Amino acid sequence: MSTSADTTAPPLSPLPHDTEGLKQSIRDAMVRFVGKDPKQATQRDWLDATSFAVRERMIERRLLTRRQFDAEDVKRVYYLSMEYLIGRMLEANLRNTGILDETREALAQLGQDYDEIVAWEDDAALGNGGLGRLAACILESLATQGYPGFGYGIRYEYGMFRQQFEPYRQVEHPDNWLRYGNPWEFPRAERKYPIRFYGEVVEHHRNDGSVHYSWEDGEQILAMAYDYPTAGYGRRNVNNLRLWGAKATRDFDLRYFNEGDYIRAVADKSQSESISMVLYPNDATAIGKELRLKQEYFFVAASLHDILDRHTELGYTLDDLPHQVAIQLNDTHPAIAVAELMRLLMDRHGLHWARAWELCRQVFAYTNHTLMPEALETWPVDLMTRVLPRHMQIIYRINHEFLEMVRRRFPGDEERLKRLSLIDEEGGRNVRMAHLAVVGSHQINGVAALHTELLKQTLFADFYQLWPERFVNVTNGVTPRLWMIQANPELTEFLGEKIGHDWQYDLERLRALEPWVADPELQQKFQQVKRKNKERLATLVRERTGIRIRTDVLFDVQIKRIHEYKRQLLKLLHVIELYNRIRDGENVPPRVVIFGGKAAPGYQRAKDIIQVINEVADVINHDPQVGDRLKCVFIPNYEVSAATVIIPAADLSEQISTAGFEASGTGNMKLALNGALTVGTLDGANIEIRDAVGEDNIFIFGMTESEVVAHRARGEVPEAMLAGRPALSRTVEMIEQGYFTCDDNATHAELGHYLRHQDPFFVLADYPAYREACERADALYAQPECWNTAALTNIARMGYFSIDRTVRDYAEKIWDATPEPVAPKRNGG
Ligand code: F58
Repeated sequence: MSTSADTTAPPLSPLPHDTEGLKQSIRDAMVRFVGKDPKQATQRDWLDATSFAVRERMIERRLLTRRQFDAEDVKRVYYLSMEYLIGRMLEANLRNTGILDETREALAQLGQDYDEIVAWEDDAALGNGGLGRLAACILESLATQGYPGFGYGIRYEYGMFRQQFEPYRQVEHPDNWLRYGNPWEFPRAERKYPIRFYGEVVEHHRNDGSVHYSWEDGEQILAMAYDYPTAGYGRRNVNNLRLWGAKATRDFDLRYFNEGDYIRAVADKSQSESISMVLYPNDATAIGKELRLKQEYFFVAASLHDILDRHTELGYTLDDLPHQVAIQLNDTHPAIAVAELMRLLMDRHGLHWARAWELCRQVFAYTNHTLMPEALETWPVDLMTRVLPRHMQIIYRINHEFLEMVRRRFPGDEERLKRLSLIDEEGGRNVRMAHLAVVGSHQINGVAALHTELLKQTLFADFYQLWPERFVNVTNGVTPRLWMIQANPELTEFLGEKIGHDWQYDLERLRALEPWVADPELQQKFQQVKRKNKERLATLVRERTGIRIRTDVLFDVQIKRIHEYKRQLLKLLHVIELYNRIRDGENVPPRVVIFGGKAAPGYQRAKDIIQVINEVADVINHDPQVGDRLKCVFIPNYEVSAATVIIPAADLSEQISTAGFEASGTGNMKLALNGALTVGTLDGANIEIRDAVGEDNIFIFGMTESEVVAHRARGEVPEAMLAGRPALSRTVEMIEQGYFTCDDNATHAELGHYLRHQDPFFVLADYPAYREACERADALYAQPECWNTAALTNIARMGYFSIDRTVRDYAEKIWDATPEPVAPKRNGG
């Protein structure tokens, strides 16, 4: 009799994927995991039981994927991101696993309504906006295309806050999304790494004269892994998203225990676990708080430890790193990884500086998402020295070596050294994380063509001069699985009937639609689909705001974070002008204007804008003279699940940022893919969208980036833009005189004053062109055949903006990674 344990991988017997099998699994899960008799079960219980049944099937494929990758010497790509804006997981997982219809039917046979059940799930809102959603799209595409690509991030206990208006101004409520547990995660108690903060660096002098450093004492916190399987669409690949949660170490409390202060000891425990407690809800400003730095280091250190452990467990050496591992830094938030990998390679593995640095640079690449100075992370040297003393030393050394090289290339150019230094010496000493990321990476990318050009010409001009070959563009994309197949099932079916389903894997194939864009029958069907989607949105609007909107008019949509540069105020000025024209008896084309988006809690100007939009909307929506010719709604708590309802219903997509400020935008892509026409500036990816859809199928307006620069240089007072523009003047006056408010004249007056005298994003300067663009849109909408032709042409030409193309660009230009599709099993599953 053998006594040794059998550790060979068991063959997996595929679970059934048919309705009957799923029904059985759901019923079993209700008893075994939820612990209830189906008769007593609530809808939330059914949600959980269904999720368990799906996850069983996903984890099976996850293990097969992993076995294949382990066996095949693949290069792994690791995506390091502080944010993943995932949304609801059940429907996405069902769809990608290919068992959506069967599960819907299984639930029906169990007496449950699928649509009601999925609506119980909270969004996983572990991100702020575009950057976090991009990370989620990239993970989905990596799995769909079969790349060995894995995400690392933080398991925030509180995600993006829930937004309410009380009654007009934004109030934030905590998003306790894990409150009822989470069926999608696999806690890995054995994958725990100690993460150190504070303490000191000790120098050890060896006999051979070399110096070795160790980082000691301070405080330690454990990072524990939670795994979220990520299924590919139409493939068996299932990848993994590993999120780290903070846990106190067991000896956390020794000091207080010894003093007999048990309560204090336990209370301290929760303090150390606060690292992964909450997502910072800032979009375009860096925060500079100690807890944020600790969050960044916490997840980076755990991820790198994990990556190196896996690398060595698979039998590779450190020299193999560049061939086996690519690490993408999603913005500078994980940039401390450059110093951490150096620390690990030298202090733990004994590599020399030069070799460690070579490996580092070959492994890392960095994606920049913004040019805005206030969003660029810097950390006070004092803070960094206190929290991460060894990293600060390493950063100094990186900087020293780097500046020596610059000195040799540009002798005597002290100004250049100051500009390039990793340490900003002006106004207190600060570490420039973007510089650390650039110096430590072999490729740096912007997220749209214009953005990458501006990076080269402005923010990173000096770096570009040093290393032009390191700068590449990778234009963003969106996943058609969520943003078309799931969000717009009717349009998906419509496309399927006309051009088949190949586009679901290769979005360029939407081009097959082009020959039919003017076909009356097709147009009629398209219009019916839009109308149904508008009805779905009208229901959401009624449920969330109580406002009733008609569905036979133009839906004009601006959904994104609230920011001055995104110019929600430009849309608002237009709304007020329309209101005035209606009241003046003019026959303006009817429309519904829809806003959605959150403001950073400390961003007062953005909150003022929300408040004023809500107040203006309230006046308009209750004015009997206006009736249903104009409605304005601000949908509270804009989130991924709401976006899937709003986007398919839109006719007009507002992409009206001041040129030069929106790095790319991705909402612009989602909306155009769903057949909305864009009214937009020549900013970010709007330019590439215009190139793709053609000038006649988009409403471009306003100053270009270089015109904005020239305009700013002229330094005109914004108020001057009002001269000779009576309608615009009247609008601004109404705001500043408090026409739309009963009790808060101050906020309105302030906002009016801001427009007149500051207007840093040139709302007034661009307004005439904007109004004219909106009128072009109205005129086209009045000719349904022309509008529908343009809308269908947009859909047909959006193939380039698939996230699959984006991911292939990364794989080819940056990672040198190839897809490894998991072979299908013989008997299905
Ligand atoms: C966004 N950035 C860009 N940052 O604004 C948008 O143009 C782009 O399409 C998108 O990234 C994807 O590339 C963005 O969402 C953040 O939310 C950061 C969160 C953390 C603090 C700094 C901003």
